[in-house]
Amino acid sequence: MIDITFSPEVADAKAENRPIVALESTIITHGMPYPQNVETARKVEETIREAGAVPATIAVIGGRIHAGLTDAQLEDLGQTKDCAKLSRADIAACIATGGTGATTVAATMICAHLAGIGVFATGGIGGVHRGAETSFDISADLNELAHTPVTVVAAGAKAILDLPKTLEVLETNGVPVIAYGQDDFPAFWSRSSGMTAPLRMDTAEDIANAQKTRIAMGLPGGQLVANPIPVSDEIAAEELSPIISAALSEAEDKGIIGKAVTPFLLQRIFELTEGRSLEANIALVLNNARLAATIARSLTA
Ligand code: PSU
Ligand code: MN
Repeated sequence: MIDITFSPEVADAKAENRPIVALESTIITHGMPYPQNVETARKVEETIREAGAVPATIAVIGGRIHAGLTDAQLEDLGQTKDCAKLSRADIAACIATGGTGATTVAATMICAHLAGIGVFATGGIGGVHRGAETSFDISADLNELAHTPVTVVAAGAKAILDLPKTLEVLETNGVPVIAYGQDDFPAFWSRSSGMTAPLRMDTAEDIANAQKTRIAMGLPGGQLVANPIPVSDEIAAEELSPIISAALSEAEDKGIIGKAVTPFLLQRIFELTEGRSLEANIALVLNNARLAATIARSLTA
């Protein structure tokens, strides 16, 4: 088994079987600008502690998987330009060559599972991109949810993606998509995508029990919990729609492909909304951290 470097806080929680919530690092390096990325990462960790669990931010540093980062490591990652963005395809190569990189949802699920952590909080997952019928651009996050037994709490998926196709691929791959506390599948900045989610649950306990049941049945794979953004932080879909369209056509004009697509779109939307999208993004991540901590407590209860 591969060695993992645990922070003292995470190592203690593991030894005492206390609840732990994994966190990804690509949201820090590619999802938000500096310094809000590092400030948010710290706030998310604090929110998880206040909710009675221990945060384990995951990254590969100097060829080793870390679960739980020091303040200096967070700050370093947050300031690194062109940091590697690691998914299932490249995480082993990065470790083998002694490299450093931030983990996406897919790579964080892999590391969380290796570290014995069953739940993970983030903002949005990767999905099926618009135009995927010609580009074939489908995030490895969806495949990971089908294979790795970790519950991922997100605020749905961004409208930069094709949401109906994203839900179809998740269904084909047998991934439970659970809206929390409402019928509709949320759409990141907005509470509703206009589509009904395949499943709905109203308590963290039900979500934890569903994961335990999948494991007891020998079903591989995780669950996607789609937690709507708080009402007070929501941005109307109509307001963002032209901005998203502009970012998408810029990406096409510039010939952006592969793993550069999602970071490019996120960056342009931050710029085009003059930071407004970022405030909402921070609020929903904190909201997801609280729910994930409650699920983690039910998982260890
Ligand atoms: N979507 C967001 N914010 C993010 C990401 C996606 O709203 O920060 C990041 C996550 O790390 C996710 C990754 O796992 O982008 C997906 O990248 P890709 O589409 O290249 O698979
Ligand atoms: Mn992609």
